[in-house]
This record gives sequence, structure tokens and C-alpha cells, in this order.
Amino acid sequence: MVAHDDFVPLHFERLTPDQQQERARAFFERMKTRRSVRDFSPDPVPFSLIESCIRAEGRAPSGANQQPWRFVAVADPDIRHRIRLAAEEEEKRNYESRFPQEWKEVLAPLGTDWRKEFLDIAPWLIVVFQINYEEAAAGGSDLRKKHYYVTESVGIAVGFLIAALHHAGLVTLTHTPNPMGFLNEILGRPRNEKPFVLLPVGYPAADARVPDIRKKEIDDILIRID
Ligand code: IYR
Repeated sequence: MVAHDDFVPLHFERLTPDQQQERARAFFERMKTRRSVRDFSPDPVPFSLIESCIRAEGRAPSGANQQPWRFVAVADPDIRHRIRLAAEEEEKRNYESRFPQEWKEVLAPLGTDWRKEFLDIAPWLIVVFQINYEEAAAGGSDLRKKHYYVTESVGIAVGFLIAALHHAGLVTLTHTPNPMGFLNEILGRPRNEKPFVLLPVGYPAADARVPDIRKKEIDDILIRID
């Protein structure tokens, strides 16, 4: 093992096997109630709750610890409305002409279409950007510092965020209007930041409905090799 002089001790509390089983079971029980929600309530959510969830997201592992992400949390109704109009414009084209038939068939059970009212209704939109490279300092050379495993890192971080939001008693939807370049313009983000996902966050509407979908069974996803 490579030991660097400037490494610091790992703080790790070893649990008993019973505690571990119990923690793993409880976490699964929590995570299995998570659903992607499209019917939001306009009930407000305090920024402090959103911020705490994003703090957890920022603790995800990343390639070379470059943390190649930027999170923009939007409550401003005018900006949310601009995002809705731009997302709907792209999605209308997707559903009407860009999506192949095959894709529309797998989406059909989800009941999605180009209309994205939830972007106006959910009290917060969290837009996650991936930072593909660092711009050279102003006046410096035109070399860009490359980031490694950007997609993987940001995907893992979003997983943390979705788990944190659910754990905090909120609901969200993993929304990826395509293409998402309009988010740079509306949110004033630079060219090295690329939109990765857009998550409306809030409470479900009182009459929210979700598709009756099934998750795969453990034996269909896990192969055990002893
Ligand atoms: N982005 C489109 C279509 C869509 C794609 C997938 I893959 C989904 O799981 C759900 C929707 C939309 O938001 O409608």
C-alpha cells in the first residue's frame, strides 16, 4: 500500500454484525418506498432542507476527487416558468418527431408526454451540471484542465441526492429534457458546465398517482459467485 506522509487517520466505527444487518435492512425499507413523482404540490420547502440534501450530494466520491459538479437550486417562479417553456419546446419536438417508435413504446407505461407542468408547480428545481473541464485562469495559457470520470462521478452524486431527498421526506423526478443547453442560458452557467439532470423537488399533490411498475427481484439483478 502506498502510504503518504500527509495522509490522516480514517475515522471508522466498526458495527456489530447485528447492527450491520439492521442498518442494511432499514435502509432498504426506506429506499424501497421511493418513487419518481410527476404530480407535485406547490407547498413550499425551506431552502435549508434543500441545502442539507445538496451537502450530502457533495460528499459523493468522484474521479481524482475533482468533484466535477455544480448544483443550481431554483425557487424563483419566473425562472422556473422559463425553464418549463424551454423544456416543453424541446420535449414537444422529441415526442412529435425525434423519439423513435421503439423509445415511445418503452415510455408508454409511464404515461409521460411533452407537458411538464411540474416545472411550474414544484417549489424547487435542482439543476445538476457536470463540469467537463476547468477553464485556464484568465490571462493564462489556453490549456484546459481535464476532469476524469465526469459522468460516473455526477451520476453517483445524483444518486446520493435522490436518496437524501427521499430520506428527508421529499419527492423528486429524474427529469432529462433533451437537449438541455437552454439551462446554461437561463441559469447563466458557463460553457464548461453541461446540464446533467433537472430534479423538481417538493411534496406530492394530495391526489398524486404513480405508474404501477415493478422492480426486478433480487435474483434477477444479483449474481453470486463464492
Ligand atoms: N425525457 C423525456 C422522455 C423520458 C425518457 C425516459 I428514459 C423516462 O424514463 C421518462 C421520460 C420526458 O421527460 O418526457
